[in-house]
Amino acid sequence: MIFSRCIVREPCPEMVGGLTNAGLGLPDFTLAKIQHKAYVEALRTCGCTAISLAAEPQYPDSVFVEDTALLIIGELAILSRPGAESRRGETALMKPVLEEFFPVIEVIKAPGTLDAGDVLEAGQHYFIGLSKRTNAKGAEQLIHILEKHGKTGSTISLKKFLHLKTGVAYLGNNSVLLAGELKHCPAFADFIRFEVDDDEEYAANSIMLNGTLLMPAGYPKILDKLVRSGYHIIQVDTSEFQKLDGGISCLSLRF
Ligand code: CIR
Repeated sequence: MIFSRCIVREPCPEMVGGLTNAGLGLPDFTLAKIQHKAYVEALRTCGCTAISLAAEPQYPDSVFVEDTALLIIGELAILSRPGAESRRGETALMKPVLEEFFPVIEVIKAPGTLDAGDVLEAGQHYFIGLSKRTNAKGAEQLIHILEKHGKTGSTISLKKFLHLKTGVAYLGNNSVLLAGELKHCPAFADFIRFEVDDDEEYAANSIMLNGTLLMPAGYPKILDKLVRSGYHIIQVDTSEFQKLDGGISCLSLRF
C-alpha cells in the first residue's frame, strides 16, 4: 500500500490539560511543538505530503488526529465516535477535510463509540480493540461498514491498553510488533511476531510507511531486533505526547 498524504493537527497549548493515565507529568508545550515538527518532517521523508490543520484549543487532545477516523485508501473514510466526551467534537472538525479526499464517508453512530486508535489494519482484515473508548456497538457498526466494502473485521478485548494500537503495529508481510497483554493474544498467533519487552512497551506504537518503520526514539532492544531483521527505521522523539498516552500512530492519519 502506498501512502501519499497525511493529516496532522498542530498541538495547542491547552494540550497540557489533555486526558492521561500515563503518570509521567505534564507535557512541555514548547518541546511538544518541536517534536511535532520533527514528526511531520519524518512523515514527509517517508513520502507523504502533509496536510497540516490549525490547532484547536477547545479540544486539548485534538493533536491525536488518528482517533477521529479510519481511512481506507481509494475507497472511503469512516468517521469515528470518540469514547471520551471531551473528544467527541473532534470528528466534526475532521469531516470537511476528509470530504475533500474521500467520495464516501460513513459514520459511527450512538450508542456506538469507537476511537480509530483501536483499529489495526492488516491487509483486508481489521482488528478492533474493545476498550474503555470503543464499545461493542461501535465495533459492530464498523464491521458492518467494512463488510459492505469487501473487508472483514474482528474484535479483541483489551484489559490494560488505552487503545489496540498502543500495543500492536502491523509491519506488512504478515508481521506484527506486539507488547504487553497482546503478546499472547490468539488473534496474532499466525503472524510473524516481534515482541517488545515490557520496559520498551511504548515502542509497539509504531507505523510502517512506504517501507520505512517510524518508531519512537529511545528503545534500543526492539530497535536492534528490527534492524537485524532488515527493517529501515526512522526514530522520532515523542516524549511529550507519551505523557498524554499518545504515540507515533496517534499523531497522524495516513492515506
Ligand atoms: C486520549 O486519551 O484520548 C489522548 N490523551 C491520547 C490519545 C492517543 N491516541 C491513540 O492512541 N490513538
